[in-house]
Amino acid sequence: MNAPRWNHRPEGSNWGDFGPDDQIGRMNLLTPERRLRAIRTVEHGITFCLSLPLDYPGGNTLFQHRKAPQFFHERRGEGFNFNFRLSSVCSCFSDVVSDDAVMMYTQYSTQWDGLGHVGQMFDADGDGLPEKVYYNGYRGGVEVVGPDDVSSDFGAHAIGIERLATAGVQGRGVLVDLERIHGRRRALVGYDGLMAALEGQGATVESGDFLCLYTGFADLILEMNKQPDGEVLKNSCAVLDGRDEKLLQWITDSGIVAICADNFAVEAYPARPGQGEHHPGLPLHNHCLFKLGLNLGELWYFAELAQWLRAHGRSSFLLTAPPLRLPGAVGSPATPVATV
Ligand code: UVW
Repeated sequence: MNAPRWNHRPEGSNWGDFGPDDQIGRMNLLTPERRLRAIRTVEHGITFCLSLPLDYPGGNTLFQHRKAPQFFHERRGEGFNFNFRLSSVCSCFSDVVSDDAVMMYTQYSTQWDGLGHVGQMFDADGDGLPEKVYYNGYRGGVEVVGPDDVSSDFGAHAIGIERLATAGVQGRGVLVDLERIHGRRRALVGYDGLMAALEGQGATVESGDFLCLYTGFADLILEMNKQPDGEVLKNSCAVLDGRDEKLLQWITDSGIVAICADNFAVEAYPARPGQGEHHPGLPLHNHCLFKLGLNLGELWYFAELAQWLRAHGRSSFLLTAPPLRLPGAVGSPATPVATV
């Protein structure tokens, strides 16, 4: 039997609660009964695409470490395997064929944050020294291996995004319409603001639900037509207040399986100043990804769904949102679908 990866778990975490080697965290709460409950919300068979075109926001102003997708093409014969005439394989063939390859930052546009995206320096083995550690005690350099590590076998060998892909990401989405309350003004939404929004909509959130936040941010990005204005974006639309402990406790208690927002980071980034000598710079990411194993969806596109839900006095829908089954990735582009 392998030695346990940790003997101290972070305060407020659920490490070990879904098993010592669990890799899907709160998705464990998405049971067949809860999926059936989600399917029962479908009345019209109308679908909404919840993804931006994946070449948005455009450029790298929104986040300088992520760049727009780039296409590549393999050579074939005298040219490329693109608009390639198969007659050069056999003169009797009339086909023209194209293939492509893409270099893509997995979190450039509409995306899932995997559990390997954010960890913390934390003393999980109780030796008095903090180490790089992720959800359920998986270690940086051991299970989550990058180019600075000794091994060249890169990737998240545990908690990779493929675990989310096989977890069956289909359940009930509950859309909180923050755009209706705040418009495109910058607003820091904590527990009180979120509860007031839910109450105002007559919406309830139950265990197994996906909490979806419509703020208008992705609409603004689309309007900027791939020339994003960083200053405007930084000062626009609602974001969650990751420093609000009451909000973090509600996330723990609510049983939600993920938070999916149309903004850049779900939470304010940078966050309000923290306390103590060391604290997370991304407190909501820390609470969700690191402590609870709860995935975050970012830069989703909710405008048309939100409009439809407003017009029909509804908040819930069937959400189908698998990431790519890409072994070892810490995030993934997504093309989620809402069905109402
Ligand atoms: C960062 O890593 C800043 O952001 P995110 O997870 O929000 O894409």
